[in-house]
Amino acid sequence: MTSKENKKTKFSLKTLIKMMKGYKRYLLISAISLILAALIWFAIPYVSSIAVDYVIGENEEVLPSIVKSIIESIGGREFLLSHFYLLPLCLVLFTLLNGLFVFLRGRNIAIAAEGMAKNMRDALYEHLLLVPYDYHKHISTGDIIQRCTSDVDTVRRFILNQLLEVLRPITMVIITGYIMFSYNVKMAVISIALLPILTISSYFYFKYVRKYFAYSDEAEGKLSAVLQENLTGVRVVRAFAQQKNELKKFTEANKDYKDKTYKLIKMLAFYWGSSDVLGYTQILLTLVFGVYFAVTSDFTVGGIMLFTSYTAALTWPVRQLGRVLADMGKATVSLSRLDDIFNHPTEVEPGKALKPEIRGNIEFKDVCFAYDDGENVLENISFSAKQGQTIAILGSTGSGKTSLVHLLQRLYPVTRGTITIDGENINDIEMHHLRKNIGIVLQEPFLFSRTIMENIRITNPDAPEEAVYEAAKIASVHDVICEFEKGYDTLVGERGVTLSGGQKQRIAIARMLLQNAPILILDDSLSAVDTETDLAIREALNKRKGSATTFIISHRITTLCNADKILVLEDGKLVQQGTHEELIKQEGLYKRIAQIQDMLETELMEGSEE
Ligand code: DCP
Ligand code: MG
Repeated sequence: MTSKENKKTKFSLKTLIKMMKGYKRYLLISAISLILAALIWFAIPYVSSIAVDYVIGENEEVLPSIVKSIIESIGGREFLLSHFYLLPLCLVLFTLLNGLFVFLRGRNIAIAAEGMAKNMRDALYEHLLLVPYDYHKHISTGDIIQRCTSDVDTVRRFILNQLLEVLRPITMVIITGYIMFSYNVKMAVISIALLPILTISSYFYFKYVRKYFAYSDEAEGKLSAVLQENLTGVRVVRAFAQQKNELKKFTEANKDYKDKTYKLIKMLAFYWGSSDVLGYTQILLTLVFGVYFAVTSDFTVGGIMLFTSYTAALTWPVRQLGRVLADMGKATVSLSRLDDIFNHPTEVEPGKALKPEIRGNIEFKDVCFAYDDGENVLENISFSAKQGQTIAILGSTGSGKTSLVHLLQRLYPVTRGTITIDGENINDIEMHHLRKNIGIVLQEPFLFSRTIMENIRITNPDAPEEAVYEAAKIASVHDVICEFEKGYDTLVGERGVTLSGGQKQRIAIARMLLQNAPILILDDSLSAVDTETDLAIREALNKRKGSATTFIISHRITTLCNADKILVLEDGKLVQQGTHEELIKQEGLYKRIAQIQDMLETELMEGSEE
């Protein structure tokens, strides 16, 4: 095993204990019930053996002193003989009590298992919402979903069926050990001779099989990742006629999962088969020697009954111990996969977590930034924006525009330099406060499968309907929404309408406007709307925005030219900054792009005139 796998299968007791919160007493009641049920279970063959040997066989030696004094205090053998119904009654009573404790055990452990699974899912979801943005960019959604469902379920089933089962063989071995050894040492030794082998082999089996559980789980994770990716990218798959390739990929992942699970099941079957043989050999040994001793010495018939039923009763939980350990293997793999998520640190407050009133004076000072692969995506970016200004950002794709505005929201920490808002380093501003004060329309806006109203209201759930309409009007999307049959109550996504790219962008703009933040970011948010609508939205925005500082990222010079300041990015460097009038006079990227777009527009105009 590599060290990575070692880490993966490390038992994570801490997580399990954390999840017990609120359910410890159910576990305790369940554990006590299990022990009591096991105790009573052992009394049943014992009572039968007393009936045969002591009451019928008149053999007093078989009784341990405690039992003897109890029987004598109620009137001795004669009393039991004259009240013969007492022993069967005892058996019925024990059986009833046993039933009660089995019920209590089952009920309480079920409550605990379901509750702990719920705790686990809640904690996972909460944690996933709090880990840095970066984490989600690196891990596959299918894998996370598998961990939150299938792995949690494995742990739940383990708690439900196995967790306490370790107690059963221990209780049983102690009780039977005591009774059998005080009854007949020679027979006791014979009756448990093979049990250590059974336990040890099950233990080593468990150690060996653990990694195969992990392989099977990983293969399942990969399978669901492939499936999830394909369902999400269904359009791409069809558009590029990739069905065959994708099917091949899925079939491979599916086969891999089947092979690994099959191998695991084969190993389990071998284990059950071989441990069965051992178990029955043990019972056979006890029976053969019991009969032999009964014939050659003073060993009794009741003794044979007692020893064979105890041995049979013991081999089952001892062998079960192997299963418990094996399931523990599976559960620990799942637990450690959950721990992987829990161990990823949540977003931290690097500074003072202040909550100042934000007005929107922004300054970047020598900001450098690299994603974790190390190469700088932004280099020595310095500029300032005053409250209420509109800052436009232009640059070829991959030049770092999106990264720059993401830094402002502190989705990633800067590598060097500082970003300040109203003189306060953003690292010192409390994360939620900062993000609440920055409205952003992402480059690829995402709408939830909820109504349009709910989608817009996400930034401000209490906003009155009029405010929503107002925002939608500014974003030029109100009329479009009203044309839908259910208007603002139209569902978006799989079960509802499919919106065009431009409609999505405009709903995302309305959503941002509703936030009423002093800093606004539009990341290429007008790219999918026509120039006319673009202009209408910008004019409406200008009228409304008041004192908000606005960043507009765009490739269209017409969108940018009225900005107070235009930043031109090239390969992560800020190569030019100034107003349209200033930049158009300088030789450089801005002028070149302006000329090209101007030319294209003139050609288009001429084309339409012809
Ligand atoms: N990048 C990265 N990891 C991410 C996002 C981006 O390594 N999670 C890289 C890809 C680019 C560089 O960073 O080389 C800049 O990416 P941006 O998304 O900031 O680029 P733009 O927004 O300027 O590009 P576009 O106009 O295509 O949106
Ligand atoms: Mg971008």
